[in-house]
Amino acid sequence: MSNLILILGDQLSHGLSSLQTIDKSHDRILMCEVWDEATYIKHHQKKIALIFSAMRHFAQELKEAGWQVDYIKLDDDGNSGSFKGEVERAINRHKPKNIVITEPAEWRVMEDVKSWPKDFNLTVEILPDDRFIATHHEFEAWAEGRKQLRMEYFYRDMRRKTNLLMNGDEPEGGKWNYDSENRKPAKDDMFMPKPVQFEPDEITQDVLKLVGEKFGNHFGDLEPFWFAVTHEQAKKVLDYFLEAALPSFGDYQDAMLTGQKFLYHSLLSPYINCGLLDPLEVCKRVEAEYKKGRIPLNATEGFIRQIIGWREYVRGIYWLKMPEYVKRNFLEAKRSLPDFYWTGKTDMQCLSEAITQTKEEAYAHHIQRLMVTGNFAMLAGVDPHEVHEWYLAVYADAYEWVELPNTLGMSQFGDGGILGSKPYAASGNYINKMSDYCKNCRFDVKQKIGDEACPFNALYWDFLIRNEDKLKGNPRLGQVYVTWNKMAEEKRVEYLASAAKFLETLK
Ligand code: FAD
Ligand code: DLZ
Ligand code: SF4
Repeated sequence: MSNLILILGDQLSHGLSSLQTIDKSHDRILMCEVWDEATYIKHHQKKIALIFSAMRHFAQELKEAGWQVDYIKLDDDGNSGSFKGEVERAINRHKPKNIVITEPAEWRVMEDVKSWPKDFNLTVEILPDDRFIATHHEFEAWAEGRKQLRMEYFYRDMRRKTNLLMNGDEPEGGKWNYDSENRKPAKDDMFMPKPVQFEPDEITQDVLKLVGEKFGNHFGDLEPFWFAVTHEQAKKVLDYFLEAALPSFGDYQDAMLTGQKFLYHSLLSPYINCGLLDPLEVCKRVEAEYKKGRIPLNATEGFIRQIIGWREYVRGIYWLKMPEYVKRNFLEAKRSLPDFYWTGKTDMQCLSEAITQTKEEAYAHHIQRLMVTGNFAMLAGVDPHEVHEWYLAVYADAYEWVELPNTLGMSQFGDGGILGSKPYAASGNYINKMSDYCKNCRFDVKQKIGDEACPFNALYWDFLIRNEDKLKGNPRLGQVYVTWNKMAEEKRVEYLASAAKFLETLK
């Protein structure tokens, strides 16, 4: 045999670079479910089930297409529990001349792979992952010499590179960004599309049994399990999004509603991130709907920006700044993550909603992640590393390359402003404006201090004052500190005392 090709659980794409280089008759593919990957962080049970089931379906598709595939199940005899162990066993079985792999998306796995040539005395060919739009080199070249790295400018380059929503050199409609039109609160009498759901087939049922037995002590509800697990099913999720949700995606992108877990979001991230959908193809389908006149420009641009802008940009930051990025704690926050992040049991309705649906679905949308769970953790001074580990564990779409910059950078300001220009800190007023959560909350969002007041209100000021030395030079926060300094001394003392009293109750 000449090549052994290792395909990882987030590389489930027929167009994968490693698959383009190999020969069906001489080479062999290895895919393996390994204990180390499922437990280096205690992933949500649904996330493990999604990945194992999608891996098994993909292996079956590859076999049907004529590839020789070794598929190692988690409970197969002799499973060593690690990628390295499984590659070693496959080398002993097949005696390949080379190992081929598309570059792993995470630093941790890449470091492991880099040690293999020496460990196995074989060449290891690491190919670029061309499912991403920007290469590492392109991002590094863009970042080189810039004082500030801002998504907006990088995004414009990606628009030019992909030619999405472009009229020659000009952006469609004359503006690059229509975000200011995407901030409407939702109302509960609006039509909400219900996500497409799939019955578990035999393969998925086997996986659900395995995950229940082996990982039943991990966070999250395993069932009902209705995720797409094949390319065909993931395409149905995309088709339905284009049909039913995309027209309103832009308007209500930032909205939150009690009991409405998905609103007009696409629910595509788990599938894009594990390879069942191709990000550029998804954007082209969205652009085609715009060209047909079915969806407005603000929704089209807003959606495409999330993928060719934010998604590519956070990946660029991750690879530019790792491995030291994960250790950053600019605000020196030290508090432990409150227990209710694992149960949803809190009187704060917004947090209870976001965490409970996370437990049920391994999903919360962007504003819930950023402005509810993320905002609260930052205001309360939770150690950003603990926050990062929580997000990495609980969401079906979480892989460190995308989760870490979003959590540590965007939501916790733990990188001191590499990813975003100011902390996303907000009082209860923002949550009240964008949701109906406050109506059903035991706290009063209008009250600023005291036991009945929304805790976000005092925590907001406490956060700004606690971190004044680090934040007061930020030009985007100048006005906020002016407001604080104009406040009566008595009021300021009450805010800080109210926050301190609340923080004492956090366990
Ligand atoms: P939609 O709202 O429908 O958006 C469309 C697509 O745009 C998504 O499917 C996703 O591919 C992409 N996208 C949107 N925002 C971002 C972003 N900020 N970064 C990267 N891609 C984006 N996204 C992940 O894919 N994995 C994560 O682990 C993850 N962790 C996050 C942690 C925090 C603290 C925050 C604030 C955001 C995080 N995000 C993460 C980004 C975003 O919240 C999710 O991509 C989105 O909620 C996925 O749901 P959706 O597919 O319905 O997205
Ligand atoms: C997330 C995950 C899990 C839970 N299990 C596996 C696995 O058993 N085998 C595998 O190949 N991949 C798994 N993955 C996805 C990997 O963690 C991911 O491919 C790497 O971290 C690189 O991003
Ligand atoms: Fe959240 Fe405060 Fe509103 Fe309650 S009142 S839901 S704690 S923002």
